[in-house]
Amino acid sequence: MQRHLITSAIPYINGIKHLGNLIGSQLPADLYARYQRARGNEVLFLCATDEHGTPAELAAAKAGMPIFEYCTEMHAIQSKIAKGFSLSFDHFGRSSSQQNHKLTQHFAGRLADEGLIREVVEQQIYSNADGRFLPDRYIEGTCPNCGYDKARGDQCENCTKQLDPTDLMEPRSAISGSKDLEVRETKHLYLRQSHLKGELEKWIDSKFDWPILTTSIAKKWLHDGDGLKDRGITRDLDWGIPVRRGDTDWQGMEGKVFYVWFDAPIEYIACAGEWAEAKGGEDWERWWRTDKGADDVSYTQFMGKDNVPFHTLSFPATILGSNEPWKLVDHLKSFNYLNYEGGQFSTSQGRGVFMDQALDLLPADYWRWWLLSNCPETSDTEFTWEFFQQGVNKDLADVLGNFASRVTKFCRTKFGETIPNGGEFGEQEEALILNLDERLKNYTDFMDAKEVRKSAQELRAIWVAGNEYLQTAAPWSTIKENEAQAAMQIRLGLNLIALYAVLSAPFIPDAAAKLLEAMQLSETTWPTDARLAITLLTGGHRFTVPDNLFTKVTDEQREEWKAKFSGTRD
Ligand code: B3M
Ligand code: ZN
Repeated sequence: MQRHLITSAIPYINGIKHLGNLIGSQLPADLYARYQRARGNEVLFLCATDEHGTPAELAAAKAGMPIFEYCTEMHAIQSKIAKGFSLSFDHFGRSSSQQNHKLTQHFAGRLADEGLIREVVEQQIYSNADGRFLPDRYIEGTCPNCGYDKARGDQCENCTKQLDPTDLMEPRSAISGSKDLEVRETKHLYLRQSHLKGELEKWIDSKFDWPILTTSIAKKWLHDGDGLKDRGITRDLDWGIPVRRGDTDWQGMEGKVFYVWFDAPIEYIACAGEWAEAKGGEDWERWWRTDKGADDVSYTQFMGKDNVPFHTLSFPATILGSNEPWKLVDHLKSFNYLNYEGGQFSTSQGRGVFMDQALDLLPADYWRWWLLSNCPETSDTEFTWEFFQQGVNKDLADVLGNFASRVTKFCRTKFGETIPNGGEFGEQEEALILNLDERLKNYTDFMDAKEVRKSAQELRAIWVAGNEYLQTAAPWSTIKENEAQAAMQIRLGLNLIALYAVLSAPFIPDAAAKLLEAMQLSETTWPTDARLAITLLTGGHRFTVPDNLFTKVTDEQREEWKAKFSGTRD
């Protein structure tokens, strides 16, 4: 049995995420976690909310709520929506947890002990109008790298370059818009990332199986003149993890907190601690410490492309620099962006469909299927209501749903709700087995490789193969001359439904559960042999006709939704 540690980038707490966020990390991570569990492997799948930093503070201020209350409420909301999408996290933690406080302070202490931290009196932007320093997202301006005029003080969304607020051209306060800014001195801790360049380079170069998108971003910033320059890991903010050196005070750093991008990835580890505490009696270190059994763990991270520099350079620098046996990521799957109707999804502008709104329209499986089968892997992709309608109507309703419904209803009418005996496989069935064997192998290989779209294509082809078989075998005609042969054909069809339930569960878990229930199967194993899979259910086994699995999205609905989501969210 293999052991898989799987994490999704942890979403910012500031509001409900849109479908682009969902397909850019949580959903493909869930697909992989469900698949690995279905293969019988041991999985620990973690996610959390990213609660510190300027996005959280700005959002709480806008909501007029104390920050901790705001975070608690938003965590509950995000958690509920995640359940609505059937995201199967073993734990959905919070980066503000005590575990993360302790661990973040521990890492800072270790890095200091290793001589990798220096104290720097630096120039920070101070806003006279706001009466405070303006770190990170508290400041906006023009990116010096690409000229994008809405770049934030921590990173340019457009070109992914990590920035410092003082890098921005034409800076303005994100709180008040004021340009009355001045530069003041303040003391901060810097992580000497540049000392780790050789080690990081060696590590990145050893990752032959990373997707091109991941390695190209990693190498770009590794070799870029200042991609790996020493970075400030503390901020002049109230909300966050207080700067301490392990469990002792850090002289001169009173009242300051760690930078959100320093503590957020550490939450991947802390979250395992939260999980262990919530479960009681679990040993989280066997997932994270190579000296405590994590040697044989395969660790995969999922994230959008803008998060790649932090996961290939900054976080590994924290881990390597600590000189302790923490696990480093093995596979890093990153994604391009999903666009919305010719523009970008945008949380700040409220543009696109948000996760809560999506669930109000249709069950999770519709979204899961469309998003995963159109996953922005090799390039940005586009959500349009037309594509969406076409995709779900064709694949889910016409192909999968229709197959399950025709087979079960036909059997009920002619043979009752019991699988009939009789008949033997002939040429058509043997050809189907050959086809399925090949497709099963491809599907499994693609799922192992985390090739999301190719997996979806192969799964769809497996559904189509069943439909084509049914169409040519035509049990409704066969039965007129040869009842035993029709029984064999329909028995095969019912077995295909069971096979589809197992194979489709990582993509559409709720529909798959309905199919399994209809086939009255409680225990399943991952199929590797088509012949075995389609002869699993034998004569005499009972089944029921599943309720309407998928209803089609009508043209009226499509137009209504298109109009409804054409503006911005209030
Ligand atoms: N919260 C950014 C994002 O949601 C950030 C990811 C942190 S991963 C450690 O895209
Ligand atoms: Zn830029």
